[in-house]
Amino acid sequence: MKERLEELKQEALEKVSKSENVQSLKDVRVEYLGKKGPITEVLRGMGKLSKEERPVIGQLANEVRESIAAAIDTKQTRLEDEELEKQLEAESIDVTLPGRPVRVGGPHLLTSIVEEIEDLFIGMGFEIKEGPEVETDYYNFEALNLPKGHPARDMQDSFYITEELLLRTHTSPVQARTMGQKDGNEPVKMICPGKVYRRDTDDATHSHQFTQLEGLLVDKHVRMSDLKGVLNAFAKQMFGAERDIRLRPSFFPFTEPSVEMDISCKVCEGKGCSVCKGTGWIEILGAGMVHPNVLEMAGYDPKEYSGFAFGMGPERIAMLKYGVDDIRNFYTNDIRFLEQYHKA
Ligand code: 2U9
Repeated sequence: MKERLEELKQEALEKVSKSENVQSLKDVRVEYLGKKGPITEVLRGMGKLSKEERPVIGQLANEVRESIAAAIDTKQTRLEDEELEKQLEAESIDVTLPGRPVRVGGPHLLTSIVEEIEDLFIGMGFEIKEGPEVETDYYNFEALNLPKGHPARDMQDSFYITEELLLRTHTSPVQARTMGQKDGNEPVKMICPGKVYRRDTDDATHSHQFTQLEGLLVDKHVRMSDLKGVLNAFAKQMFGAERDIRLRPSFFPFTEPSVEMDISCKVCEGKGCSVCKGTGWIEILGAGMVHPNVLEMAGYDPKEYSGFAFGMGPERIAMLKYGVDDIRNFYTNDIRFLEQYHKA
């Protein structure tokens, strides 16, 4: 029995030293130290031994078991360390190597322009409102003093879903909806940015879908000078304190009186150049005092309440500010165009 145990020990230690991976070590452990293993076998045979022999064999059997187990543990640790080393080596990155360029995107030029304008008006106490792009004929036209069949509707032809539903042609319906929610006795001070649609042939300055940002202020005793003050503050913050503004008479069905606001041309300092077509002035937006019909339809008494409104096209402002010569660049998603305006 003693020889057998010695023999088993050598055999097992041999196999341990030959094991090249953790799995085969496990197999050796099971084979020699397992319940069905030869050492267990020997121990089961203890019964046949003399009572002198039993403690000797018993102790030897335990020594053999422990030395095999110890050899397996040591080898396993070494194999696992080697495994880890190999893995670390394989995964080691040469930190001196240049990293893979991570393409950092940025806001679309239109988004940054709209956010810039929003921040200016938030600074003047206006709140931002948004509304549905699929609008009703009532809110897109009638509530804005454009009754059914009114010729001015042709200037704003759109895409109709039904007789009564269309893709909005301006963001003004959002102002009309907001006023309507105030049951005629609360002030309104809001701007509304968003996508609008016109049945237009796309060219360098027209697109069937474009952006608008309109504003509205309704309260008691609102005068034209309040409008001029707000527009002047906007222009100077957006285009530079040295810019002048001028208001020219104009016409919109939903404002009376109506004006266009120009800023002095930056390129020629107002002397006249190709950018301002020799006028020295650049048209930026339209505005006016809210038409009494519009106030009335929204539930306000025009004798008690008055208001002003304005509307601009952020694409136009971006084209002026960044010298973009074709409005379609904003929609054709050419990364070479867009990434020029990623604020680093
Ligand atoms: C209500 C009352 C009045 C909004 C206004 C303009 C003038 C204007 C143009 C800007 C660029 C259209 O896209 S554009 O060509 N808009 O000039 N918009 S006043 O007037 C309103 C709006 C809502 C209830």
